[in-house]
Amino acid sequence: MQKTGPTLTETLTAGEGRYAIVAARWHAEIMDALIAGARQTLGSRGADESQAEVLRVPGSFELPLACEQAALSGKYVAVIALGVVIQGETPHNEYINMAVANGLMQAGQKSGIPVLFGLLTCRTMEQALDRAGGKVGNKGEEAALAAIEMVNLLRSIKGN
Ligand code: RBF
Repeated sequence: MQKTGPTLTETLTAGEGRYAIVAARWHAEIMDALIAGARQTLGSRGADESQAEVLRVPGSFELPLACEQAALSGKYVAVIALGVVIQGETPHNEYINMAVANGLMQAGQKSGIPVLFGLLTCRTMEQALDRAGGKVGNKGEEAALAAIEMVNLLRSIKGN
């Protein structure tokens, strides 16, 4: 259940077409919860199993290229990027997070397919757990719901 962000109409459905869930491998426990959340939301909005395809990348830095290629492939109506970056002793997280944000934005604009930002950018593991089915909800669910909203919006803009 979505706990933060604006409420979306209950009637919005996934419709036809496949959704790519592109997921980094770092921080497996949190990633499993985000992927499950995204799948669950797609299912609760009418998508069957075959409409959700999970593609794995080594780390979050690899999300933009994989998402761009998925979006350009013509196989998907939307691409949901999921990853978790935890701040460490060096500022690697800042470089990764900015690259991913910029890269995902570009992938969406270049392809014309919604590319959703489901990247947790956390200071601590606790913050990440809170956002992967904990007290701040599940950002995988929210990214999937945003994907469904964008698919419906683009269909209405294009008149189909
Ligand atoms: N990838 C993640 O998805 N989450 C992380 O928290 C994360 N931390 C990293 C920390 C360092 C110092 C480095 C070098 C990489 C990290 N990566 C992380 C992996 C990164 O996204 C990418 O897969 C690799 O740098 C290979 O391009």
